[in-house]
Amino acid sequence: MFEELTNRFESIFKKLRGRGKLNEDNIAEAVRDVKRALLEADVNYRVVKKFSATVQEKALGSDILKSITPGQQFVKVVYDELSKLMGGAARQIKLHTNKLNVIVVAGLQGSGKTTACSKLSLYFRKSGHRPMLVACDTYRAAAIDQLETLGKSLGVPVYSDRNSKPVAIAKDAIAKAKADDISLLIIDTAGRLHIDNDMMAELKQICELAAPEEIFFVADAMTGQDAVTVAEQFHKEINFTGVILTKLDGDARGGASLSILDVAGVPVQFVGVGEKPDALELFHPERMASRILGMGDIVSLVERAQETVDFEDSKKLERKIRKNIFTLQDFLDQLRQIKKMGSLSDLLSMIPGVGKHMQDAEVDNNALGKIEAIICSMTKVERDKPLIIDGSRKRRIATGSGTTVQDVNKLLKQFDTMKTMMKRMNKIAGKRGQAAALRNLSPF
Ligand SMILES: Nc1nc2c(ncn2[C@@H]2O[C@H](COP(=O)(O)OP(=O)(O)OP(=O)(O)O)[C@@H](O)[C@H]2O)c(=O)[nH]1
Ligand SMILES: [Mg+2]
Repeated sequence: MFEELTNRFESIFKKLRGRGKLNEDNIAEAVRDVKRALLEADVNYRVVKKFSATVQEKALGSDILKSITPGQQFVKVVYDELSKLMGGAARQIKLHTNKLNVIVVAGLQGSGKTTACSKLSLYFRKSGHRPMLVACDTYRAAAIDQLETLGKSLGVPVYSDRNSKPVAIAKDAIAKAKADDISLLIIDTAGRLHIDNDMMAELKQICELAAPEEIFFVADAMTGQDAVTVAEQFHKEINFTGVILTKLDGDARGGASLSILDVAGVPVQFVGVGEKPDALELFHPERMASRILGMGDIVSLVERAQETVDFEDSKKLERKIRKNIFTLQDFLDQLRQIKKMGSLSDLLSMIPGVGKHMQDAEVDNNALGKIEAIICSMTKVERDKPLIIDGSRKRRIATGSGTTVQDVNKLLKQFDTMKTMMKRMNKIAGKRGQAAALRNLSPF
């Protein structure tokens, strides 16, 4: 997501830093470059025009020219404007805790509504809600089956009625939810190829009846500016509360996420970054701006780690590292936790300054799989005491994991280096305390 734009920004800023002193001319040139980069990322033309005028005005109006770090000051102006453009701080969704909440999901055909419904059910279940999905798309033959299958795989109840009409289904679902102590109804609606009057009328009826806390408009990021135009039209009709921008994991240039708020007047609330039910992220404009500008997104990285890493496990691990009894099995467990957090390149892009370098080095997401295979081919004793792994054991492990003896050697060497580092860290920690040791090793 946004790799191209991030690359462009990095080179614009680099050029600017190389200037030493800034003047009106080279600020104007940098603003022109920013404008071009945004247009190429498929950001709406009107939005780009307004954005670059503001950046230019702020850059010239501020003390940038006199500043000792003009390049950085310019980045700050772009960052501030970019996060403002996408909505500033993330909008928190407030749902009731003592009564039934309803979310209606709407959008064009194939935009990802049904998938988004299942993702939302999982998202809100994590925060303690008891969700139920409602199949109000009675037009496409397989739509109800699709939602039922998704619900079954997640263990989320699905309300459907193959002999009824959408508005009546929504009404019955509300009654059922109240009886079943459900706290959140997520209504999946039918998609059409274009906005048409019948669809809007039905959607409006569902919304009037259900009085939803949130109406999410699902837009496919791959359709670029079309998504923005449709969002604008939809909003005039149904006044939705937020946008779910899907398929940002694909080839989409991402411009839609920068334009929707300005054009349609409603912020992006969530982004879909994959087909799986957990591939939904709350949209944080500030963090996204930081990522786009190549400044990383440490906050999201830490949050993701907190979500996936078990606190007790990490305590146990810390004890093992301190006692220097960290084994290959522990290493494997760690790898599996990292894998749960997402793809390696995605994680690296969140670390400030790493994204670009890693892109050049081509991160191999399969590398983790290879290491996993090698360790899985070892016996328990070998995992605990890698020193016993001699030539013939190495050959057996390589064959078992479909790798080579060199691969096994490389892993053993890496593990050895890691243990040495840990030992060194323990020593420093012994002398100066753990916090000081960590600071010492931190690249920041
Ligand atoms: N890569 C990727 N694919 C997605 C994402 N969201 C949805 N999809 C895929 O897009 C396709 C359409 O998704 P659906 O959820 O069925 O879309 P819909 O809007 O309900 O479609 P209709 O009910 O036919 O209008 C499916 O193949 C999904 O797996 C996403 O964030 N990333
Ligand atoms: Mg659907």
